[in-house]
Order: sequence, then C-alpha cells, then structure tokens
Amino acid sequence: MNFKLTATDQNSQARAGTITLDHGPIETPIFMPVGTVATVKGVHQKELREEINPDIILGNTYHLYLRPQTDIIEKAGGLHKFMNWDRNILTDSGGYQVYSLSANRKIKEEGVKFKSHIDGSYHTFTPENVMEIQRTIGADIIMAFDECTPYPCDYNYAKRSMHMTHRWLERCISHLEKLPFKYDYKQTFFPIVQGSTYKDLRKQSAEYIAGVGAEGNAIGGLSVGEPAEEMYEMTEVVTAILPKEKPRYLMGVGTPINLLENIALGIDMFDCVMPTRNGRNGMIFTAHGTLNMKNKKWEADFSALDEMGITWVDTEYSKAYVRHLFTVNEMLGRQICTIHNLGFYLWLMREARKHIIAGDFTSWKNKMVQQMDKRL
Ligand code: PRF
Repeated sequence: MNFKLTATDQNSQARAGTITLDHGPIETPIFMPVGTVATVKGVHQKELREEINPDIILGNTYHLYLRPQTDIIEKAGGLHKFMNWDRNILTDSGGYQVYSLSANRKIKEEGVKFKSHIDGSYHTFTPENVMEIQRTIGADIIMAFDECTPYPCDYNYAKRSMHMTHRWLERCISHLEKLPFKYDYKQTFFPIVQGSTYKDLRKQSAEYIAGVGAEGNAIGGLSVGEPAEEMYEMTEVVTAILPKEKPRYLMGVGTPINLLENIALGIDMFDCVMPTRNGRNGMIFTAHGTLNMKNKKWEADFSALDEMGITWVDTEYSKAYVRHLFTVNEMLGRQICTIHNLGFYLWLMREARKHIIAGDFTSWKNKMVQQMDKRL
C-alpha cells in the first residue's frame, strides 16, 4: 500500500490524498459503501461501478463467515471474484458485529464466543482465527480484532477493554506474520484505536497504535450513541497523535455533517450503513437537508427527487413517484433512495477533496454543514 498526500488544508486538519492498493487507487477523503454480505443492498455492481463509482467498498467478516462461509469464498477465488467487484474491498473484523450481539456473546481474553443470529449455533472469534478468515475472504484492507465499548462506558471497563484490544492486536500481528497471502495481490492491515470517550485513554491508545507502525490506522468505539461533540473531541485527540503520513479511518461514521466535521479533524476514510439503511427506509440526504420520502407532503410534488441531479435517479423520478413507491411498499423505491444516498455521499467526498485542494475547505464545510442541517 502507498499513501500520497496531495494537499493539506491551512485552516483545519483536512487532507486530500491517494491510497494505492493492488485493486487500484483510492482518492481520499473517501466514503466506503457498506456491502455487509457481499452486496451493497439493492445496488447492482454495474450501477455501483458506473454511477456511484467508489474506489473501495466494505464487507463484514462476521456475516461472510456465517454465510456463505469462508470455504465458499475461497472456492470462488476470494471475495472480489465471488461478488464480481474488481476494485478495492475492506473487511471489518467482526469486533463491532459481535459487540452488537450484546446478549448473545461472551468476551474473554482468549476471544469472543457468540451465538449466530442465523441459526443460534455457537462460534468463537479469536484474534488468530479472525486473521485467518480475513486472509481467506481476501479483502485489500483487513482490520484488527478489537472490542468496541458501548456508550456510556465505565472508566475502568473502558481501560481494561482498551488494554485487551492492544493485546489482541499483538496476537493479530504475530499470527498474520505466519499467514501468507492467499491470492495474487497483497493485503494490508489496519489496527484500531479504542478508549471510549476518555481523552487520556484515547491518547494512550493512539500512542500504542501509532507505535505499531501499520500502513494505516483506524479509530473505533465512536458513533455508538455519544453526542457528536464528544465524538469530535475524541477524533481530535487521536488524529493529533496518529502519523500524518498514514491514512486514518473512522469506523461506522456517520451523517453527512459528521463526515465533514471529521474530515476537518484529519480523517481520510469512512464507512456507515446510514446512506443504505436510511435509504431503504425512505430517508434521503441532500445538500439542502434530509427528506422523508414517506411523508404525505410529497404526495403531489412532481419535482425531481433532487434537483442537483448527482445520480441519474435524481432527475429520472419525481418526489411524488418515489413517495408512492414507499406507500405501496415497492422495492424500486428502496433502490432509488439507496442509489441517491450513496451517490450523494460519494459526491460530498469528491467536493470535500476539491475544496481541500483549492484551499477553501473550511468556509465550504461551514456553509454545507449549515445547509444540510435541515429537515425538508
Ligand atoms: N470496531 C470495529 N468495527 C467498527 C467499530 C469498532 O469500534 C465501529 C464503531 N463505530 C464501527 N465499526 N472493528
């Protein structure tokens, strides 16, 4: 992996750069659409490639391990071939997904024993087997196995958990060294900063993670229910410590406003289910605020879904038509809103990049944040 910084903003920590991996370059800042089970829900790979155009998407170890199961992906020749996606992929380690199972898992030093949400069967994830699974799935970027603490989190729990995440990281690294690449391209490994909402822990974790010297670094444990201001404070503490010359990935964040504020704090990469999940629920994000397409308000509004026309669905369909599709529960409505939202998120990242390079990122960001903070 190679990371080249193109521009750094004068008035904030925002940066524009290019990550180069074996499945092509990734211009940053980047939003990675979430393809949990080897599909970005409701979107054809062709539409994703040609209309939404992300340089990288995300998959989930937890889900892919359970279904179709690792051996099937291996037989297919890896996840890229299995899902016919020839650009980059990142897999999350399952640290967050097993955390979401709350009642159905037990966390110990050895690893996490969990109950499958599919058939109730028991499984164990350890730092070692999660590295093996991610080698086999074959994403370009693979993530450390960590514990994502809940919010709020008791200080002592957060501290113990952070230290365990650090010990797990050592196990991930020493095991990975024994595992050769499975396919004809390389994989890179990102460790994850934890430490809940405590500045001293975040600082300690960031220093630890920076010391590992990985090619890129991630920040976890945020956007789990804490106020946005607290998230920004933690990002700021951590990005001040993580090396400038390596990409920084903020996991599971967030709204378009969260993305811009975190870019200003030095984040390069994001993923979140929000554009896809909210899209399936009829919520769309635009440069002028969010709209609930199920609202009766749109019943006879025949104007374009989004006048800006970032993706073709925006001008192809009217608000009234999309509202109707939700009223009659047709899947096309969900597809239209998903494509719109992903197109918008990727557009927002490209615009941010342009303004970082042009040198007016901060004023543009402030204007956009104000504009987007509305419900239409
Ligand atoms: N850890 C991992 N994946 C994640 C998170 C984390 O803390 C988050 C937190 N928002 C999202 N995805 N491994």
